[in-house]
Amino acid sequence: MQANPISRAFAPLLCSQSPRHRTVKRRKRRAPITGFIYGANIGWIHLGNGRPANGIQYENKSAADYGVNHDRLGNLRGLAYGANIGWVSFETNGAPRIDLANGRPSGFVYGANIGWINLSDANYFLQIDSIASGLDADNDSIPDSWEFTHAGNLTALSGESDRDHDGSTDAQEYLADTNPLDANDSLSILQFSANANLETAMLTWMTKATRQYVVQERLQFGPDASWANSILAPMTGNGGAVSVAVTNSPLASQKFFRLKAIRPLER
Ligand SMILES: [Ca+2]
Ligand SMILES: [Ca+2]
Ligand SMILES: [Ca+2]
Repeated sequence: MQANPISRAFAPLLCSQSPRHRTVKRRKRRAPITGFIYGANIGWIHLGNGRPANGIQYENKSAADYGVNHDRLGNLRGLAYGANIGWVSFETNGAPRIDLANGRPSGFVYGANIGWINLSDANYFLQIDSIASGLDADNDSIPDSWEFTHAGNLTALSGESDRDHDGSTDAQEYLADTNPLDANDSLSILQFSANANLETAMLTWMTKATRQYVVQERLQFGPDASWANSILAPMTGNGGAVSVAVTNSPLASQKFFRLKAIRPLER
């Protein structure tokens, strides 16, 4: 079976908002994907039911708990199943992944009955427009897989509480992917300075590789003052401290800054 027709056949059925659009529901640092994809020659392929037995990720040790996991860095691993073709493996050799900067998949997946399927064919490709935050059965604005990962249950964390008393609510810690049980881990500006003529400001903070960041600014301090994105382009975290220079444009004698964390391909 050729890779190209398979890729082409998949594309329309991954569309929900626009051509070449796919929604991947989220997700131990992995999260379960759910849903189906379709190929005219191979039929439906099930990616998982979105409800892994351990609440975090599919273990793929039994037919009752199979599916494809996303490690939140773009890598897809696990097993999918098609009634017509059997198991389809998302594994290390094929290195299937999503480029979280542009939503383009790459790599290969493998089925014993169909061989390798190319996810990044030059002519027919998939496009992931967004990644949903994932199942939230207790409706606290925190995906359940993230709660199980950090707390082991759905009761310890909630949208409004600040379990580790670090000033960031549990929901804010999810948005920044910081540890809700570690008061030393939260999104905050660690260092700030401005040069003598106030043309640039320098901000330093700790990043997570699973998040992107924008620096926001405003001229006034108060509940009615709105935040706007600085001219700095969104940047992807690297898991370490990052320092950026923000140009003071338009030039102002006073500015306030804050950081906003963004899930890649969030919606
Ligand atoms: Ca939840
Ligand atoms: Ca907290
Ligand atoms: Ca924390």
